[in-house]
Amino acid sequence: QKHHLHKMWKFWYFENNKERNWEDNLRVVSPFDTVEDFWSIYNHIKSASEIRNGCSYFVFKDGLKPMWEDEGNRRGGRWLINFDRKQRQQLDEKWLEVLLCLIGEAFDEDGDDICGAVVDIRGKVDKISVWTADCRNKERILNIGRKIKERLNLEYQASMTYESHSDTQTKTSSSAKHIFVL
Ligand code: M7G
Repeated sequence: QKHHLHKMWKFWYFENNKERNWEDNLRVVSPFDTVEDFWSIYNHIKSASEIRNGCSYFVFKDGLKPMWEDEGNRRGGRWLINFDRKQRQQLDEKWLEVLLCLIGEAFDEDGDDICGAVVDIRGKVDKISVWTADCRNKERILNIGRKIKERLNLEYQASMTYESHSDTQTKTSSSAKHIFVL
């Protein structure tokens, strides 16, 4: 008897292959809707810190593609946490904690606005982000952000910032406009 989650999720992998366009580099690893299936996927794949530079993992609610253009994401935004190179050893632990928040429904009813989470392995600064459905839902965004900050023990981390996907896409400097900061 497996333990059912509240909903179905999908694990995705983004492979950094410059010969293909961005969307074609997105692959579904596997859907899952039980605790046991989550662990078997998680334990089977490389940990985030082991994947190549430029690659990412995404875990999104079933039915959403992990991209800005998806109907479920296009009005939304993300909480973004940066990890510099020195913090690489924390990354796997923090990513796992984010996943456990998602699948364990840690956000209660605010969780209706959760779309998914991302870990990006990048040259200088790795990123963990949590995507939400609507960047106008201030109350929910702040509740979600506070919960993440608490669960990830980010008191000493530099700030966590929320930006809309439309700002991320049109940014002209290295960072997009911060709608909220925690
Ligand atoms: P990134 O991988 O989110 O961050 O975006 P990085 O700059 O730290 O590597 C890098 C590039 O990937 C963007 O400038 C876009 O060209 C492309 N890209 C990323 N995302 C999340 C999307 C998306 O959702 N849709 C599309 N069309 N392109 C994206």
